[in-house]
Amino acid sequence: MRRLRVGVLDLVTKSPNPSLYGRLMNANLASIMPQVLGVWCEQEGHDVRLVCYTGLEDLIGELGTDLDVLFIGAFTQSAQLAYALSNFFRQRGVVTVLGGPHARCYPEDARKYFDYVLGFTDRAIVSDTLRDCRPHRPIGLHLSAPNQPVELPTLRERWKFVEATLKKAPAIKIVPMIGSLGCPYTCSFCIDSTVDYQPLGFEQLRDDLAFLLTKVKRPIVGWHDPNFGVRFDDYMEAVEAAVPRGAMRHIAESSLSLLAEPHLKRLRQNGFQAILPGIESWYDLGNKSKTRRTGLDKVMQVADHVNMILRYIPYIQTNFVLGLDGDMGPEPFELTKKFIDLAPGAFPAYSLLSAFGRAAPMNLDYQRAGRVLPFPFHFLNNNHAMNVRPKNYSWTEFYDGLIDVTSYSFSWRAIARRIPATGTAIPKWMNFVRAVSSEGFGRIKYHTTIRRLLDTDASVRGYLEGETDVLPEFYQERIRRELGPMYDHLPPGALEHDQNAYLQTVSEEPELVPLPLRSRRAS
Ligand code: B12
Ligand code: SF4
Repeated sequence: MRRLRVGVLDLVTKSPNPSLYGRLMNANLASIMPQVLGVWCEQEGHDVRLVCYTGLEDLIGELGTDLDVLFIGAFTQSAQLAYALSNFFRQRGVVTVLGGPHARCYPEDARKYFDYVLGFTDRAIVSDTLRDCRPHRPIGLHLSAPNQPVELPTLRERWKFVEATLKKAPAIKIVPMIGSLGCPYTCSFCIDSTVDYQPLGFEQLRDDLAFLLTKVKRPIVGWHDPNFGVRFDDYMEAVEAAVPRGAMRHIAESSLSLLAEPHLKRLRQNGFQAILPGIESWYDLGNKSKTRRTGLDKVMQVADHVNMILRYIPYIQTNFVLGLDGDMGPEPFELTKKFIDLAPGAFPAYSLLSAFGRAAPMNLDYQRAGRVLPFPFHFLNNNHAMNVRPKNYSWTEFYDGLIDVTSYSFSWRAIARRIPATGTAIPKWMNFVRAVSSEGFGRIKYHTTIRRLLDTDASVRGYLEGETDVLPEFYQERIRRELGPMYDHLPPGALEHDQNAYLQTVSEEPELVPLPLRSRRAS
């Protein structure tokens, strides 16, 4: 086949002009799959231009409009930007392909704006797409491999893409790595709750780490495993075989149940600097924290555990989901404040309950109950909107609790207490910058605005109550401002989506099993 000019775009952010924290960190949030795509496309004999969009680049200038095909990797929060870009490039004769979390969660919507929408993506799917490579309009092809790929290219093969991306990180530079896909746990809100756990080769992992040491002095590795350390001993043996003690630092998302003291000792020996466990709720989802306790009992137990972790690992971010159905009344918020007091060194990250399309089986229940709101994708990043009406709270009660707990967590008192409770300089600095930047102060301000609008703007109240689908001006204006010039390239209808599409496809075709392009066309 002819040699194609392939563009690969990794949308790390949804709009230009990132915050201070974004300027420092966005390049460190790059995804692995766009780099993998780059390698696979080159191995298929094509020319690749990869751009990681951190909010500062001239996207169209860097990609060029002379492409044959453009792959875009997008989270749902970047979907509207991705749709606008796809429209822009399709009008110039480029075939477009969407992959990543948005494509997995909302394929039926994305097909309206892309020629191909890819779910699980392995080399065969990429190869099929490149061979077919032609416009599919008005409805694109939805393709998916039957399972997650069994192998990914080595770090050596990805390196030129990693290096180019890390040049954009001005201070801290984090190399993205992955050792497993899927997860053995079944947290009902999670995209991997139904995806089998599958380690990638530990031998390759060892070689990748050894290779990295030849490229960067004391590198920092960011593990993208959905749940790092499920095969704990195998991971540690791979690290210990490849890396002399003290020569590498690591960051990983792991569940508390995997972070018992013997594991922590070994993690410390091997240079783990930051760990991000999910606590989620004091009344729900106890399986992740390995506790059957709830309420204050759980707070005390988890706070002890977190303080113990901090004796071994300098930085810990504890993840919470607010608004779950198991929560009611002021108590969940009060308990989180208690936790902030008892574990002052932990950086709390709050996510608003979000139903990302077909990400998780639990979303079907929300859709059946008519509780999912049609918020434009642009707001679906766990913070800028909660697209599930809470079961046990009115919106004003919920936002009062949310503002209270966020203000408490990022009060000057809590910020000050976090400093001595963390041991080393970089964690102290990170906690401070995150608190005073968009994540702490920025969110207090944003949530306070929404709370005020609930009282003063009937269109916002009506939209959140599900009484109208007309998007309030506040949100419309925000998308216009945040997309900047790309707003004008949004195709008609691209701001709306059917929030119950998952339920409808399930009732129409009880088994939506991906089929092949020749053998794998999904729908
Ligand atoms: C690691 C991770 C992160 C890391 C790294 C992010 C990154 N750039 O990849 C960090 C911590 C930075 C992060 C941040 C966020 N994350 Co996150 N994250 C994950 C996690 C745990 C694993 C994802 C992963 O890398 N898996 C390994 C890859 C290889 O597998 P995969 O994602 O299934 O991808 C397959 C296909 O989708 C496809 N594919 C993937 N990308 C691409 C790209 C192209 C071009 C193509 C063709 C195919 C393709 O190929 C893969 C192989 O089949 C998932 C949860 C989970 N359990 O999956 C959440 C998850 C992806 N994150 C989520 C969210 C919401 C966020 C944040 C918005 C949180 C926040 N408020 O800040 C940010 C957004 C960051 C951004 N770039 O926009 C949601 C996404 C939901 C959605 N539809 O958008 C998830 C699903 C968690 C959830 N809530 O259920 N995250
Ligand atoms: S432990 Fe994490 S990755 Fe695994 S199912 Fe639960 S939320 Fe998802």
